[in-house]
Amino acid sequence: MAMLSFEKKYRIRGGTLIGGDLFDFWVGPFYVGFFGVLSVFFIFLGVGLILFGASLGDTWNPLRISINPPDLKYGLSFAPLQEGGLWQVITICAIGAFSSWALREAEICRKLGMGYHVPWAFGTAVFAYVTLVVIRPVLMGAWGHGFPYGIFTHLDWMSTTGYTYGNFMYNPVHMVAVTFFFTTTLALALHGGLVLSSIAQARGEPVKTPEHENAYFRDLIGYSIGTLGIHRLGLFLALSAGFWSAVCIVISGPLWEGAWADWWNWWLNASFWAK
Ligand code: UQ2
Repeated sequence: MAMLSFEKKYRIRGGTLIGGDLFDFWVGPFYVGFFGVLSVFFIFLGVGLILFGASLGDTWNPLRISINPPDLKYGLSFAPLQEGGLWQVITICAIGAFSSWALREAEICRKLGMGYHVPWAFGTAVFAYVTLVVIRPVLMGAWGHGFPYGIFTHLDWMSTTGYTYGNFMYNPVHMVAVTFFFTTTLALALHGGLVLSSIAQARGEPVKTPEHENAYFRDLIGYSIGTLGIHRLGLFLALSAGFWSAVCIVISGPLWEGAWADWWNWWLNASFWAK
């Protein structure tokens, strides 16, 4: 179906999650919806508060601007605006914007009669962020365990947090997450390479089909996962990377307070190699 008539066919009201016809329209190419309006509201409020927070600071150097979480002494209470309260409200805006955006994606899925894979994928990234700034701070009893919103300051937080647990690379779940990140890049490189090698033929030459793609990998390793399978694998690998990232940080503190290198002592003492 040509794109113009296709758009006419699917761009009809209905399928919203909330509010019926409210905001059930398009602005240019963009679907609006109740959650589109909510996203825009949180984005403008959040970005506005970041700019306000920056104006209270002593620098406009983008690398140095930072919106810091409250001191640990405030525990899980609301802090004064200039002492971490802004970070708290900005965090609410961020979660509000990300959640609305995910629900707007879900409404578009419903309108088009598609699966919810995209909002689930986006939601997994949001889950990793929420783990850092809500779930783990709540488990540890203070918003001050969240990370600061600044370019250099969040790097400092990453470094400090890494060393707080001795050497974060020894965190076994961090190992799992990193392995998924790397495997994701391998899978995308293989997939991108394979598709281009089939399709990018010389001008005027017919493109190769998935039969060639299957045959290529059967020649190479005796197995082809298939054109649908590679996308299932890709989604699984990428979501696993985000999911295990969240797990690896949420167990650091709430579950394990020492150095991660020491966690391996059970293994070092587990068998005949113990000494
Ligand atoms: C494949 C296939 C594709 C692909 C790729 C493969 C025709 C166009 C890349 C090969 C992938 C395999 C064998 C899985 C590799 C496993 C890991 C964990 C990286 O068979 O079907 O579709 O793009």
